[in-house]
Amino acid sequence: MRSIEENNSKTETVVFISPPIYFSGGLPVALDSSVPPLGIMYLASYIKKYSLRFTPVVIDMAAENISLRDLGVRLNKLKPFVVGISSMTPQLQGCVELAGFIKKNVFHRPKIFLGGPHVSADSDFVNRFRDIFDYAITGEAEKTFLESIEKLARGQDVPAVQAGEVIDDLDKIPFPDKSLIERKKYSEYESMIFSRGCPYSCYYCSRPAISKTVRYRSAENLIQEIKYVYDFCAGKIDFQDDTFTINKKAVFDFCAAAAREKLRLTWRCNTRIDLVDEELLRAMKAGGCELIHFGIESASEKLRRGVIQKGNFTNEQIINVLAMCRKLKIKAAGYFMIGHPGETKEEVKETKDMILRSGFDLMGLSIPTPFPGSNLYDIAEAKGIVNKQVIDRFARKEMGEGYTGIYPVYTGEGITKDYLFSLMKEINRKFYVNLRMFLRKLAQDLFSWHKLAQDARDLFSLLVRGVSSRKPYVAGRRGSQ
Ligand code: B12
Repeated sequence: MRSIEENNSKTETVVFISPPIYFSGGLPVALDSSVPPLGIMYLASYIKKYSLRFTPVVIDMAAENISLRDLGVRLNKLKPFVVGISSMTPQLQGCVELAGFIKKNVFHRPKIFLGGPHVSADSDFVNRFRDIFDYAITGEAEKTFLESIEKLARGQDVPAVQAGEVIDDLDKIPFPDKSLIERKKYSEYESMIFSRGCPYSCYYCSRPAISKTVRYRSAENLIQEIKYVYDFCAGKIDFQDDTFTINKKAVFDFCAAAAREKLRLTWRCNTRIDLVDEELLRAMKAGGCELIHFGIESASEKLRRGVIQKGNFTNEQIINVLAMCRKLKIKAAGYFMIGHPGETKEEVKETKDMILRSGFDLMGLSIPTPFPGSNLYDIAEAKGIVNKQVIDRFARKEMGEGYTGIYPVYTGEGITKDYLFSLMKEINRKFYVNLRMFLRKLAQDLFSWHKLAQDARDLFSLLVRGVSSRKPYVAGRRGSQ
């Protein structure tokens, strides 16, 4: 197991916080807190390795279920020099409430940095909330964040908003240090990243605001991290890369290295239909791949090629890839959206038919949601659905508390939000509540009370709300709203 050296001369604390979606009566409310906050763990691990001055602490509000009051007590004890908060757009209410609370209740008033996906696309956000945020760093921030806090510690100025310097060689970035979190609070699958950056422009995705340039770690470096975590997760890995197979050679190398090292792995990843072929799928299966999440978004080739910008793959290719997965015993999950700009009711029905008839093992369905930095945001802004004032009102809870049903969604011409939400429920129920799924789940989970109890909760939730209590999620796609 890999250990990260401590440095006893470190004198100041830097606290990183993963916020919830919002706080209700001071308690965190989240959509899903089963995945550790890799972004801030990377920043903290970088500081742990390279800083002589700072000791990092990571606090995950939702996973640890920490109230604002308890956070205040902890921060007043820790007296951090700075606090760094990560931001996804759905978490803006959590970010604003958290930073406002720290400004009022942490006596020595640490400087507050905001980073992560939202602020990477909307860096002006901190200027609009200048009373509670001091600095923003956009994009990947390991190097720039450490340099900034070192400058502050030396009494030098740091710009209020700056772009993070991308590190080209990912092998130089230390692994997320698991001693920073309470591992048992999270999924049994270990979250991991093989690559960073995505070159595509799927219209709903704001990810390119963080980094577009694709870089992969070496297979050896990835294998080293897997060895470091192997005992925590028994070789179960959930790759969080946006598109795992952009560089096929890197994936072949990893699968070959896993076989050479005789590592028994079980892993999942996200990719696109046109970025796999039989040879690659075979290698992935041999390397331990059990499930692939495919972003498909619509059954209409015209919409995929047009507004969605999902590439050129055909429906025939989808059917072929699903058949290959079935043959190789790799599970396939399909992710779809309904309500795209210009989508007709007939096209929505084609998507429904594809979901129900193609034989996916898992499925996720959502309504296009305009996040800053995405092309969809520009389309929705032109229609008056969203703009910076709306983002700010959302962040201040002026549109209501929470994200689902509150944050604007795009609804196309002649198709209402109510129609889409009720169709989503109908499709979810038809896909998940049937004899085939029931028998499959029973066979999988028969020997675990915990899993059977979760299955019962899912079934109840599907029948009552039309969505699973564990929302399927995949990078680059928004889960069910
Ligand atoms: C894992 C994951 C999750 C996990 C949560 C992980 C967690 N605890 O934070 C789960 C499954 C819960 C999740 C849920 C959702 N997610 Co998500 N998720 C991801 C995913 C796949 C990987 C994140 C990751 O670990 N990246 C790797 C690290 C290294 O990158 P990073 O997080 O960006 O961090 C770097 C920088 O952003 C920056 N940084 C990050 N934090 C901070 C803080 C400071 C102070 C500074 C200075 C810098 C900084 O430095 C980091 C290191 O370089 C990303 C896609 C992606 N590949 O990034 C989507 C992504 C972040 N998710 C997204 C979305 C939309 C969602 C959901 C809304 C989906 C849904 N409807 O259910 C929910 C809502 C969020 C919630 N909290 O409940 C969007 C965010 C878009 C946006 N504008 O906010 C992304 C970008 C996917 C996409 N392509 O659109 N998600």
